[in-house]
Amino acid sequence: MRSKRKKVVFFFPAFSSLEATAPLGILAVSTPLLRAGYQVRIIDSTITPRFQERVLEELDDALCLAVSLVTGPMIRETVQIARETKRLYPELPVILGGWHPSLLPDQTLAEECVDAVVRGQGEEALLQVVQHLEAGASLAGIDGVGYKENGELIFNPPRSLRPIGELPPKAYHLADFDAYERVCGRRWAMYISSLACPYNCAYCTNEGVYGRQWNALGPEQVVEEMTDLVLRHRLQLLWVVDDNFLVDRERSLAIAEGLVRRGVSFDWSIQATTNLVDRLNVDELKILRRAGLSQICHGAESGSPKVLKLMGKDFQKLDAIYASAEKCSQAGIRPSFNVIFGFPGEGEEERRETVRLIMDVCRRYPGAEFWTNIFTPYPGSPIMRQAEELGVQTPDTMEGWADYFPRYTVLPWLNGRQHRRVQVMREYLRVAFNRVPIAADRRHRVTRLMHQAISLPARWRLDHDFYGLPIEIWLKNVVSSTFEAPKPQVDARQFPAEKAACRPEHACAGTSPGQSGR
Ligand code: B12
Ligand code: SF4
Repeated sequence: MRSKRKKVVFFFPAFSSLEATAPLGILAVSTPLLRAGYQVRIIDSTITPRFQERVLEELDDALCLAVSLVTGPMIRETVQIARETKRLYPELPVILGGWHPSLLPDQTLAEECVDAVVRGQGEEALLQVVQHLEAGASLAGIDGVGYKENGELIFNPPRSLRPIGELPPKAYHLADFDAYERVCGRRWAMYISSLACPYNCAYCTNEGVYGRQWNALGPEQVVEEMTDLVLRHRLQLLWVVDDNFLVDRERSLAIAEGLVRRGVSFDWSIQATTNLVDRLNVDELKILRRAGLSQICHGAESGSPKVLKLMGKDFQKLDAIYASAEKCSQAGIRPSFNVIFGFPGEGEEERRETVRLIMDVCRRYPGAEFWTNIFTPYPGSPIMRQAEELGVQTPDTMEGWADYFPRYTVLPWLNGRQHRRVQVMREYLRVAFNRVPIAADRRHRVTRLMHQAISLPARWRLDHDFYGLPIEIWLKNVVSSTFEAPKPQVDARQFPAEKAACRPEHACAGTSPGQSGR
């Protein structure tokens, strides 16, 4: 039977970080719904006290609940909300989209409180799902969608990928940037200008979803959208979340030149591989800096050539890590690197090589920063099968994945005393050199002084590979908990459910009228 309801309620579960901003995946899939005349309500648990109550209130006259999630802690609130939804509104469909359902559709759909999953890009798929639900029709025939019928799990064929230039702009106007700013202390947004990555690192899930088909928006459109977004929402920073922003060198430089010409002042940061940064000369990086580029995030991942090879990072030599740090520093751009500890094949010696790399780069290039993780094999990544053969146990229910998180992953080859040692080492790496997170530094003065005071002993320990009796870390924790900063008060503004099919003043994503071309 045809439903009279026109409202789609989105839930965005907390992702264990204060670096809060609007969920780009939800803003992306909202635009086609708005254009088709549906109402959209977004409830992001990070900015919404009593989020469960609020979701359930909204569902009273809704067509469905749609949740966006990646593998890890977001699953906890997803399951909590989905179960409550099914308890109070057993007939209301619960649809899951994003990276976790895309990479593990069978197990996700098998969860009792889930009615449908969308694999991969959701813009067209979700619109079709909602149209079918409104018409009271089955979800048969919608590519990329899995659903339940008479207790059976049914998967339609995958949906072919659409290039980014054919996708509608994101519905940024739905985001409550004031609330995100209250949580994070900075007013910022994510923006995306290209899809996919030409490489296929062993630990990365990108190939599984985007198939290495790198494609991008033209420089004029990027310049127009970035400046408009910043001006419209008074943003201080844009994090361009492209997997590898610098794939097309000319495009990157044209974007920088365009931004310089526009003369709008704001910071932005990108993710790029070291080999592609190294392809640029310092003068070119200085143009990017003049355009506002303040940080380049690279996946250095290891200081051991052997481990880099095992990771499938043949495109990155250790020299490129140094070259990138050197050139960025000369251009005034902060070089930021990620590192993974515990990759299969990494032993004590390789770990030492990584720590030596970190110490060396941070000393030579003050301002360079490293963020570390413990290797966490994700379904859909090339290394997954090997990791399972090596004894990694993967959860057999969706809920089990909630604790699957690189901050505390314990691996069969990195457990017990060794795991604790690596965690303590990571604690020392965290305080040895300064790092600049997106969220404002709200630490108490005393905590900050404490961090400074232990940075020298931390460096000594890292140089000497000595982590016994970690008294500085213990002191730091006592001081942090004694002088903990008050938690920010947050609340999402009560937007009326959006009805308008992309009102011109919003132009849907910060594209100027006439510029979108999409
Ligand atoms: C930005 C980002 C973050 C930010 C998020 C900031 C924020 N405020 O939201 C931060 C830094 C917090 C982060 C953290 C982590 N991230 Co992250 N992150 C990304 C990144 C670079 C961009 C995400 C994005 O916005 N993309 C742009 C939007 C438009 O795309 P999208 O979200 O995929 O949405 C599309 C579809 O997925 C789908 N869709 C999305 N939601 C929904 C909802 C519905 C209902 C439907 C139908 C469809 C749908 O349609 C959208 C449009 O096509 C991606 C890489 C990538 N290429 O996407 C990694 C990525 C999502 N992250 C990943 C990982 C592993 C992590 C961490 C575990 C890393 C860590 N070391 O801690 C943590 C986990 C945090 C947590 N939640 O628990 C993996 C996820 C793998 C997986 N199995 O889930 C990715 C894919 C990176 C990778 N290639 O491996 N991340
Ligand atoms: S370079 Fe980054 S995005 Fe590309 S495959 Fe490697 S980890 Fe994934």
